[in-house]
Amino acid sequence: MSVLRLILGDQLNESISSLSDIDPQHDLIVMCELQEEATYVKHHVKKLVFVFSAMRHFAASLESKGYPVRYIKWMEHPALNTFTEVCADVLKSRSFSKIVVTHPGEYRVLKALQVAEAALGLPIEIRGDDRFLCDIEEFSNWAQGRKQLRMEYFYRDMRKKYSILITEKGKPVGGQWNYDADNRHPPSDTLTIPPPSHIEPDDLTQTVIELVGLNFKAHFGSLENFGFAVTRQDALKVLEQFTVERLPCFGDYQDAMLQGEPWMYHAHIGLYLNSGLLLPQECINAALAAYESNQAPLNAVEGFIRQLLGWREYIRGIYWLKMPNYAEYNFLNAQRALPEYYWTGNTQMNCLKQCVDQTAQTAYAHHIQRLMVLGNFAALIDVHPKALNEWFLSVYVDAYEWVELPNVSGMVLFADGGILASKPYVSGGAYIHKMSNYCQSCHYRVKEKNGPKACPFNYLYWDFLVRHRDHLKDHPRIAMMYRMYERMSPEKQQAISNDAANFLEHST
Ligand code: DLZ
Ligand code: SF4
Repeated sequence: MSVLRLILGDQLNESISSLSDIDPQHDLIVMCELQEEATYVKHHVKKLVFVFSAMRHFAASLESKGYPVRYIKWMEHPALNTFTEVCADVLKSRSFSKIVVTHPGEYRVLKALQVAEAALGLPIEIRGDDRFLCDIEEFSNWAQGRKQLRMEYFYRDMRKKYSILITEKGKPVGGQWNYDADNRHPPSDTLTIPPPSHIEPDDLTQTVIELVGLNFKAHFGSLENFGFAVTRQDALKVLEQFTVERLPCFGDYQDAMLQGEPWMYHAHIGLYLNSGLLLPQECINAALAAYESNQAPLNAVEGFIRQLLGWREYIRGIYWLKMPNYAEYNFLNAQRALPEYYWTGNTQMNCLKQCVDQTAQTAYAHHIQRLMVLGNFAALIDVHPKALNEWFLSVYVDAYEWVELPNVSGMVLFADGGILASKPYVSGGAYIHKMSNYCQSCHYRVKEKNGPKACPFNYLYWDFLVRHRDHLKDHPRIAMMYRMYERMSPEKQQAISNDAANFLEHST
């Protein structure tokens, strides 16, 4: 009998497991633009355009290959707001033996589908998502019995498993597993950064831009200059352009930030990987090919592959290992609301202003902007994990909960108490100064530690440590900072406390 094959908005690849045994004569593919998915956070408007347009293009390409697709456009049936309601509606006019769907990326959706089975009175077969290189069970086996779940060891196992950058003797190519020490060059004003790829919107995308402009006025961000790829073909072009133009410098300038240069040497393919337009293995292969043909150095290629084969897979593994509890963690008991300037950019802290403004324009920021500026500052002022997670999930075009939550609660906020990171990723202004030119045009002075002109990151850093002493003092990698604090004069300690209290009262 026929099978209803449900494809979610981040499963846009023909090789998806839910289609593997499709019978085009009898089965039906269902895709839908949904109120619930589009508004469970206030997604950036460019993210909405990307998802809807990529879904529409994918559906059209399936249809052109002879697959039967029932595609429900935004508000075509206003009463159908969830995946379950859509399936129930389809079942009214046709009968199916089962529903097949690939494992959703978010826990919320998995639970909804599990409940739907009883409500719909039809078996729902949830298949593994084999776009990932480590499946959920394999990660859980890896984690079993380990005291610490450090990414570095997981990554080495993945390198060996897939024999990537491994010599015939089983050693890492070049002698080291990790070339991060080479990957922290500060930016120089003389860098020539290639222009980003820009795919001109076709008629279909133009229609979606108008739809989003009309219907999502309360959402964050600018619709201007939409240039993301929305088809697999164009995403492959972006990948190709990255490996030729940016990958050679990707490693060296991975942490660098320059005002007015949102794209730097990063790949900007996270949105394509996370929605299915690109597959991780083909991106890894593209980087390996560049290395083998001497077009990109090892530190760049290894650094890029570590993001995909290591970090991305590890983050997903942690998500499914620890959900639903992970979303509730708040180890440091952080309670502050997110300051309004995360939405408006209206702050005199230039680093934050630049990163927020750029995010509003592009729905993108690279990992150091997210971690060292936007994340670091939120951690320093104790933003509640729920508030910061909601922000990151809303504003970035590549963000889905499985990838966003562990990065934010684990890496940025230390809300999980150390499951993912070995210590909180907080710092004063010095690293931002070293890695960017933001401080040059800031109202504050990065070299000043106290007083009205001092960089707020500087005193907030010490105040954070003092505030969380009970939770952090025994941590071996932080103990040294507490010793430094103890050596400060009482006047200096008081100045830190006063500046921080004053800032937190008036500027958050
Ligand atoms: C992110 C997103 C958005 C904005 N809209 C839709 C949608 O209308 N229909 C859909 O199927 N998927 C959408 N998505 C992606 C889903 O939220 C994503 O599939 C789940 O969050 C992952 O489980
Ligand atoms: Fe940011 Fe401080 Fe530098 Fe200003 S001085 S840009 S607030 S790090």
